[in-house]
Amino acid sequence: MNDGDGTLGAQDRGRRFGPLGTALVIIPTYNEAENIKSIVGRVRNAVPDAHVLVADDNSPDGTGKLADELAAEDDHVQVLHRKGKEGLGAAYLAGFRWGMDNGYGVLIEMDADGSHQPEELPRLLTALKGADLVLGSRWVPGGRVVNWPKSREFISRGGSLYSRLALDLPLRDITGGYRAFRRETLEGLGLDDVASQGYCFQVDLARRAVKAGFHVVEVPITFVERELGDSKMSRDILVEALWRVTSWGARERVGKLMGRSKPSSQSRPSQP
Ligand SMILES: Nc1nc2c(ncn2[C@@H]2O[C@H](COP(=O)(O)OP(=O)(O)O)[C@@H](O)[C@H]2O)c(=O)[nH]1
Ligand SMILES: [Mg+2]
Repeated sequence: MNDGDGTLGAQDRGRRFGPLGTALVIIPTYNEAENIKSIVGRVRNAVPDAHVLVADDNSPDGTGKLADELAAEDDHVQVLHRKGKEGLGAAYLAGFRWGMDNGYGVLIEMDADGSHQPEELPRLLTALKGADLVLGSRWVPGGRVVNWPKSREFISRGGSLYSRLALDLPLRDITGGYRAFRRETLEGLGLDDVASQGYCFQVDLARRAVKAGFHVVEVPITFVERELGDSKMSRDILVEALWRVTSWGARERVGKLMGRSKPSSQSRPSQP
């Protein structure tokens, strides 16, 4: 398991991990016209071998058109146009499917607003060589946030702590959205029945990965609050996360009390 610093725990030493394959950085966008060029350019500079998929929900501000312009001049950039705003989780699920259908070996989640610094991506990819899933983490030693009011930090830390305790997860940053998955990991999570959105989507995927026995590693990141455009997160998304996490936790506890040791998510597939 994760030792909090990206190293392997005793029970994972000796496990072999296959080669990574080509990485696809999935960037979901809704009204990110001010940010899209900068973030795609930074990804291309930081990890030139990686490909980029912008998953745009028909942004009224024309983000999708700007992304098309980037794609026209760079064969490492693609755009997935979606019909309308369906939430972060749905955009990622569509992006994962597209990436798996097109043969990518690593699927990466990254916000468009610069909060997840592309320059830190090589460190996540290095950690993924010895893991099934890497979480960029604000709340392990060495991780931090820049330009967040104390109130926002309190909510985010509280959300991770609550999820950690309610779901019995050995992780510090459970709501973060800067992540690198091996495709085999995504294939083992049972994505077809994921219905959660926003922060809860991230909690859901982390929970499924741990319960399926995947090796999840947290790597410290510096999260920088957006300077341009507006956050799309809302009170509804927080409320959704709270009730879903609470009900998953309650179900697991009842399951354990009744002597069922098997978690509800799918079991881990054989490893490469
Ligand atoms: N495609 C798509 N992207 C979304 C949606 N909601 C948020 N995003 C994107 O998800 C990322 C994170 O959202 P953001 O508003 O920055 O959330 P915050 O960092 O928690 O305040 C950004 O790149 C957004 O543009 C959505 O409904 N559809
Ligand atoms: Mg943001």
